Amino acid sequence: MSSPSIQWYPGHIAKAERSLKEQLKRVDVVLEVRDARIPLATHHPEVDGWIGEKARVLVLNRVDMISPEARQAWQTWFKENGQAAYFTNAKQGKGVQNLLRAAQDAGKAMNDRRKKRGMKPRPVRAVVIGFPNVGKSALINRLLKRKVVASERRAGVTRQLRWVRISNEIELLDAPGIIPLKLNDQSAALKLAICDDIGNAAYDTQRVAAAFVDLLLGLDQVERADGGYGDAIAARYSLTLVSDAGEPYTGESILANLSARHNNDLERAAHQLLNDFRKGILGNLILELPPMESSVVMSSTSHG
Ligand SMILES: Nc1nc2c(ncn2[C@@H]2O[C@H](COP(=O)(O)OP(=O)(O)OP(=O)(O)O)[C@@H](O)[C@H]2O)c(=O)[nH]1
Ligand SMILES: [Mg+2]
Repeated sequence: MSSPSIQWYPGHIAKAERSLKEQLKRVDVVLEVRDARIPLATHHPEVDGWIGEKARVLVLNRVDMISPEARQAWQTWFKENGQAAYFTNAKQGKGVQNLLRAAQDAGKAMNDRRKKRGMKPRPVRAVVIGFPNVGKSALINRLLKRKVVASERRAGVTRQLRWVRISNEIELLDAPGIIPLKLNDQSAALKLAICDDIGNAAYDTQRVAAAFVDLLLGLDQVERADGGYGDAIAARYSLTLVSDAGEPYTGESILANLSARHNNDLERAAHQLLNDFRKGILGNLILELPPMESSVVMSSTSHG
């Protein structure tokens, strides 16, 4: 099946990227927020260049949507790669105080320098950057314990950069989600679509839903800790994964089987599948495993 390429780059993002680069000059610390279900697909290739010599804090948000084993595996993998990952649930506020402390600590060097020059300390200035819909604004609201910036279940909610004073120690800049102009890696683009991290005008829901099932069935081939993904689908929808003749079904045929319950409405079945995943109804399914060397870690932390 050849699918049209998934591309999404709404006008406000180009503008936001320019203002963001401008604002970065004033920033001491960059909080790079990624989606814990797809930590690699939500890494912006240009972020390293933008951050430059500034202090960086890596945040893997939506930790409530992945299993403890997956969290451990990613933590280990990032550590092996020289990065401490802070896991947060910006919806409930889990992990956000640790993150705040890390951001303040990372900005300390700035005030030390000021002190040496006889200047008064000022609040650390930090920015949250990351792909759309990963939970940047939700993090800011949680840190302030009230809703100061818009945070909604769709990509592209924040349109303008906005400074928010969290305390006398720290100010945070909420920025619109940024995404590369061209999504060259289409398997990553597919994951962004599945996770609702790009606008739904960018893709065909039925194709993405079928590809989502194929992706899960593919992940089942890999040794992992958190149970069969295919089984999660089969159990949730009382479906079988193989035909009577013993042939394994594909994502497309599973979607067709599911649509039989909706008057053969494939679009509705596709929406149901994706929505169930996005709401966590299918369980804590990660769509990305740490690259090879750490799959060992996954199975060794298995609870069987
Ligand atoms: N389950 C869960 N939901 C979250 C979490 N963080 C954010 N959300 C939800 O995800 C949706 C998107 O959050 P936003 O804060 O708007 O995301 P954003 O990164 O600011 O998005 P843009 O402004 O569009 O770039 C909202 O419905 C949040 O409630 C989390 O850790 N867990
Ligand atoms: Mg936002």
